[in-house]
Amino acid sequence: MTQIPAYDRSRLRPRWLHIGFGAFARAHILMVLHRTLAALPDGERDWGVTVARLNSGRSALDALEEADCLYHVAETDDSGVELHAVGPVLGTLHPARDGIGAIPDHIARPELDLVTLTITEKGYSLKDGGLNREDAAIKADLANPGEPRSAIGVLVEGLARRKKAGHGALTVLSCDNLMENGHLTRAAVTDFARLRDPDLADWIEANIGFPSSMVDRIVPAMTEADHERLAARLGRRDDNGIVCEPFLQWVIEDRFAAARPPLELGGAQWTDEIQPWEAMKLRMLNGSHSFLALLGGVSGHATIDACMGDAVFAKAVERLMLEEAAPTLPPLPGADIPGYARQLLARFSNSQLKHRTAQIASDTSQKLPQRFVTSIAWHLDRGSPWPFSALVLAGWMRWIDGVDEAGNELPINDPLADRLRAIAAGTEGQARVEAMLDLREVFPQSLASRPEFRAGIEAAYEAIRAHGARAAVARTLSEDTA
Ligand code: CS2
Repeated sequence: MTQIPAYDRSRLRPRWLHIGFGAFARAHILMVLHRTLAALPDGERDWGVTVARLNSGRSALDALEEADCLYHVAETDDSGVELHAVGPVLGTLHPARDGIGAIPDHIARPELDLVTLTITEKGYSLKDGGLNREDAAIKADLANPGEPRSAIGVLVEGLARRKKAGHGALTVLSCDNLMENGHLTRAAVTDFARLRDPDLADWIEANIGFPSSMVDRIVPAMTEADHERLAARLGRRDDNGIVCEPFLQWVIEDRFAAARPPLELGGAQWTDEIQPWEAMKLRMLNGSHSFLALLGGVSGHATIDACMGDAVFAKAVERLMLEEAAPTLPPLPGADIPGYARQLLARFSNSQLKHRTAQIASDTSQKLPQRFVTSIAWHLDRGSPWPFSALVLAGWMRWIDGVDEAGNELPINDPLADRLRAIAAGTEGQARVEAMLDLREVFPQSLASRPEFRAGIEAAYEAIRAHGARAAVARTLSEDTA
């Protein structure tokens, strides 16, 4: 049954702005605040959120306004469904509806304490750990900073207005799957600000906090079937409704510059040392996801649970986690890594979620660095084997052909899509691998120049070509145990 928010929403004040009101934010960030509000004493329930989107998604925000800013989350696995009416949202902002200055003006409001971001890896416009000045949206925003379109341009313009208005400290909290996402956000924002006005950059460094955080919840894009399932329970359609897994984790670096909501009441954890958490999640969960998505997708599996129903992929992904990701992790006191791996395998097998391999394979160029580059370098330094990691990278090189092994389309949704298509059209075999390894956005020189790295990827690519992706994975399983 639907649960109505167990708190008086009229007390909420706009203390929090969330940029990126996508499926993940609805099921994770706002859900943690929802639980927090339910657990707080009455007089302290004032953490309301304004949600924004920058580009697409205006109709989702209009629908949310029409629904009194309430939407539903169905947490489901093979043991059942729990439905929640989620209530922390106070209002919505979209530049196409409210004007291009609406979000920057909101960032300047004195009552705002926190801005959270779910803008995906590419939303940060990064290159080499700082701002990518060659990015077309960044260039346009630097030329016309008062009318920004990129996320970084919007943040900096908002902070400029906040400084001008004489209002102080604020926390900007990244919730995307990047290592040290707070440092990267700070670097992109201050690089941009410094190009505009060095005083603004200094002010940001002195007044704005950029903690890092590790977020985790599997939230597939909604399908029509999900909407129908949800509508059957609710008795009506909720355009902003979400179906996701019951698991949720949020580990946040305890370095806020302004007031901070007591999110521990909603299940979040505070830490002084975020890197081990980020590394564990990115290399164990997200790396495994890329493995299943790319190789499973090329083999014809449409969803992650279908991959897990295939014994070859289920066994291989477990070995990737335990033998290739786990040993590379920085120590995390108290962590039970084999238990974490078992839990991940169970989560991936959730048959109630139809998490599409093609969805996870999107933006792969943005994802591989934090999921594989460090761990592969770790193995190369020690001479230890990394065959399943090699297969993931080689699987991507095969994915860009745009068709799976049965001839069905594999979409190429990626900021580098034009270059990837050109490589796929013009190269094969070793030349394909070489052209891909020249993508400096993905493979740093330090890795790409190592002969044993190149040889490992070439062999994996050759195996996929000769035998097919699934058979290449199966052979790797049997070779190693022989
Ligand atoms: C996935 C993630 O699409 C992807 O790349 O690996 O969205 C994953 O589902 C989440 O990070 C889980 O927390």
